[in-house]
Amino acid sequence: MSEAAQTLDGWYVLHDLRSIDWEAWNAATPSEKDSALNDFLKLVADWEAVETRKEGSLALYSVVGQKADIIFMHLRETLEELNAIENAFNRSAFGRFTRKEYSYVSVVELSNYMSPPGVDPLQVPEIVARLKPTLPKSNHICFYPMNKKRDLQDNWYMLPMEERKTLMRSHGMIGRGYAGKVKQVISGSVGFDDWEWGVTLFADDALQFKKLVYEMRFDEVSARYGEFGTFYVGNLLTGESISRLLQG
Ligand code: 76R
Repeated sequence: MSEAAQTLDGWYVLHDLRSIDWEAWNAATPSEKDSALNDFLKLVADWEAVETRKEGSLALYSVVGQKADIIFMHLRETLEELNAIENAFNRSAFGRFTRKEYSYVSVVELSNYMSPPGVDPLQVPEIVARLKPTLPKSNHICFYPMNKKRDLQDNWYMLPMEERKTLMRSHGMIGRGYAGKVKQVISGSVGFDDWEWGVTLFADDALQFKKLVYEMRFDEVSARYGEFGTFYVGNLLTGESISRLLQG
């Protein structure tokens, strides 16, 4: 049996994708709309306060295309808190105007492929910070789930540790070329959801997502072993742009 990579696990993650029931929204009275919008802004303010206290984090983006209208990415210490968040949204006056499109449950993950031997990663402040990150407020988000292949010929999980380390080094070097342009959060979801990882990327220039993901396609880890789910790309939502999204 090959040696499993050791993972460091941080905050739990819920990607919650909703679409707006535009028919219901357009039929609502101005006062119903006002109270729904205020309820929504109040929830966002509560979540931002949690982020300020460093007890979690939120990324809130509108989704471009017809797969959904809004993506929430919530980070919390426990799954109970994530569950409470989605239920509070469902109960809210705005929640009633939305439909559930997709969700993804995972936990922020760092693996030991690149870690230098003899160093306790939990003593390195940068590593600890990456496990419980305040999500960037970049202009754009890109989210997709992925697997590593388990075919007879190409089985990531049967490769020896040393070989996986070599492959991951090459993967990491490509990633580093995007330092300052793309920020990535890898979250593990084996045992939690239908794919093995959630990949969430943040960038001010959306084109950098395409360049990074494309470049990685030529790297063996992705070219040979990567399997990908649906891609979602979106634009940052702020209090002002939430109002614009709903009221025009
Ligand atoms: O954590 C680190 O920064 C160390 C190096 C590193 C690891 C261990 C790293 C770097 N990644 C790691 C693990 Mn990654 N990553 C992806 C995708 O679309 C695709 O082809 C793949 C989706 C992207 C875009 C990306 C970006 N990475 C992982 C894992 C877990 C693997 C496992 O355990 O088997 C997955 C699934 C994954 C996927 N990666 C980087 C990036 C970027 C931009 C970096 C550089 C980070 C930096 O140095 O700033």
